[in-house]
Amino acid sequence: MTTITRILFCVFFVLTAQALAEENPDQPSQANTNQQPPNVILIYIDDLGFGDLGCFGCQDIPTPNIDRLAAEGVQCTASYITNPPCCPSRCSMIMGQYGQRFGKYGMSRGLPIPEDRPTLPKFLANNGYTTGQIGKWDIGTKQQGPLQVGFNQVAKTPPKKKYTKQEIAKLPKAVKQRVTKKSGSKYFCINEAGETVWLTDYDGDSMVDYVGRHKEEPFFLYWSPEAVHSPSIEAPERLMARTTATGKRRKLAGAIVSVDDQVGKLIKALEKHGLRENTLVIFTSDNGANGGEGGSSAPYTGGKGIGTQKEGWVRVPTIFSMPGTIPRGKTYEGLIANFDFYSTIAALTGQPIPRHCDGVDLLPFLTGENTGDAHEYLYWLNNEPGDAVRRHLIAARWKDWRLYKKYEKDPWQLFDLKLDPKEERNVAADHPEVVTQMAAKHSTWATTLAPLAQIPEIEEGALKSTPGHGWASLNDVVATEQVKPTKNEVAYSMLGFRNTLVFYTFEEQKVVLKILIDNQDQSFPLSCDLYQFAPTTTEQNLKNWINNQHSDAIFPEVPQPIFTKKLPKGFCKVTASEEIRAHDNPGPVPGKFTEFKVQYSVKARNVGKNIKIPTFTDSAKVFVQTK
Ligand SMILES: [Ca+2]
Repeated sequence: MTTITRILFCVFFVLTAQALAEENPDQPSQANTNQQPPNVILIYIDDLGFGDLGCFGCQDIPTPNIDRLAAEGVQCTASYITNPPCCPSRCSMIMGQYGQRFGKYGMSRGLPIPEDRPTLPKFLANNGYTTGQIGKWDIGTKQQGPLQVGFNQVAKTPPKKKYTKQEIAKLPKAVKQRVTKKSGSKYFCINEAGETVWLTDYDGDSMVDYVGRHKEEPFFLYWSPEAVHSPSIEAPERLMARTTATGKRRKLAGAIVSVDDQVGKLIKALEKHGLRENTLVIFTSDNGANGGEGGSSAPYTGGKGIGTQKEGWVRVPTIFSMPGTIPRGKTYEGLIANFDFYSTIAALTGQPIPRHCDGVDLLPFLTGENTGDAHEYLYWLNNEPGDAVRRHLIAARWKDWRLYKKYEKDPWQLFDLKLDPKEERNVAADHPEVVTQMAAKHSTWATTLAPLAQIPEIEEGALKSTPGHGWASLNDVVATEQVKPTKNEVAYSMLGFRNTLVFYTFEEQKVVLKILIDNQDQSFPLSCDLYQFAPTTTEQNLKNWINNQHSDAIFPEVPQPIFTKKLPKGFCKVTASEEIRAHDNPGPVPGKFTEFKVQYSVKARNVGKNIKIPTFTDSAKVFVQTK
C-alpha cells in the first residue's frame, strides 16, 4: 500500500459516529391555520405550443382541466421565454433573471447556475417552505441537482418499461426503432406495484401524493414533466382517441391530453385538502411548440427545431390561478417572462424580491391593479459561439413590435405582431425610428450582462437522478455503482480501518476524495470531519490518531476540522464522493496547510446486507457491489 509520505499533501476525511443522543429531528408538523403562507405549484411543460391548449384556441385537443385553470385564473397571452430552449429556459426561470446575467448565451448545457444568489426553491426553503421537484431537471452542472440547489425532496425516477421481444415484434416500425435500445421506454415506466404506467400519469400521482403529505405546511412543488417533448410515438390509443387531431400531431395530442389529466388530478387534490384558494398554480411551457411533432404556435408561426427565429419558439401559454387572490377568467396581454415567476412568488409569500432578480411582481398586473406591460421591453441574445446555427437569435419586444436579427452582422428586421402575427412583412424600412429606439435599448441592456461563461469539464462524481419510487432527499441520494480512480490521477493511496475506507488522489491543482463507508447498523446521525495533515504525516500516525479518539498527544499538529458535515439519519451503507478544489487553485504546497473550498455532495443509498466491502489495490478499479 502506498504510504502517506509518498504524497506531498494529504487531506483526510474521517467519519465519526456520534451519540444517539442527538437532537430529535422529528418536529411536530406546523398547524394549518388561516395565516399559513400560500403554497405554490409551478407546472413547467416541455415544448408545449402556444396554440395547443383549448383556452388558447386549440380545437382538436381537449384540455378541459387546463381550461378550467384558466377559467379560474388569468391567462397570459404575451408570456415569454427569453432564454430558449429547455436548459437555458429552466436556468433563467429558477434564478429569476436573464441567463446572460450568469454568462449563459445559448444552450450551454453543463454551465453552472450561480451559487452566490438563491435559486427560487432555495429562496423559498430559506423562508420556511418545504420544496419538492418532480420530473425533468436540465439545470446547471452535473453536481447541481435539485437537492443541491434548494429542493428538500425529489421524486425518484421510476424504472423504465423494458419491452419484451414479443412486444417489440408487434410495435409499429417507428416505435420499434426506438425501444429496441437498452434504454427502454421513454414514456412508460413501472410503478411500485410492478404495473406499466404512462410516465405523465405516474408524475400526476406523485403530485397528488406530495400535496397530501405536505398539506399542513407551506410548500412549493415544481413539476417539469418529460412530456410533451418528442418523441411521443408511444402515446397509447386510449389517449389519442380522445382527440380529433390527425397525422403526426395525433401522438402529440395524446401526450397533451395526459398532461391535462394530471392538472385535473391536482385541482381535485387541492380541493380535497381545502388548499385551492391558498395555492398559486402557475402553468406554462419551457419553450414553444415542437413543429416536428405537429405542435402549434397559432396564431403565430415558428417553434422549436424549425422556426426558431420566429415568435412561436419563445411565446408560451401561461396561466396563473389562485381563486380569491387572482381574478377568474381574465386575460392579461402585457409582456411577461418566465423569470417573473420568482419575483411574483416572492411577493406573494410576503418576502422582498431578491436584488438579483430581473422579474417583477406580476400580481398587480394579474389583478388589474396595474395596467400595461409588466416589462416595457424584453430582450433576447442567443449568440453563444458554437451553439447550433438555428438557435442564434437577437431580438427585442416592445408594445406590438418585434425587432429581430440572427447575427450581429445582419440588418434588423421589424414586425408588427398585432397586424402580422406570422411575421411575413418586415417593416423596418417603414419605421426607422422604432428600429433605432429598440436597437438602442437592446444595446444598453447588453452592456449590463455578464461575459460569456465557459462550461466546465465534465467531472467525476456527477450526480444522477435517484432511481426507485417515492421521494429522495439528501438522506438517501443515489450511490454510484462503480467507483474508480479519475483518469488523470498522479497519486493514489488508501487507508482502511475501523468502518471507514478512504482513498484519495490529487492532481496538480485538485484533490479528489472518494470515501466508502461501511456503517452496518446505523440509524443514528453521523458527522464527517475533514482534516488536513502535514505532508510528513505517516499512515501509522493517522491510524493511531483515529484509534485513540483524536488524541492531541499523538497528533499535536492536527488543526481543527476545516469542514464538518452532519450526515442525515438513516444511513446504512454509503458511497460518498467528495470533490475538493483549492481556492484560487494554489495547488498543494509541501510543508504548508492549504485552504480548500469544499463542494459537498454525498451520494448514498441503502444497498442491502449482502454488500461486501471491496478490496482496494493500488491503481485498480474499484467496484461497489449492489444488489
Ligand atoms: Ca423544451
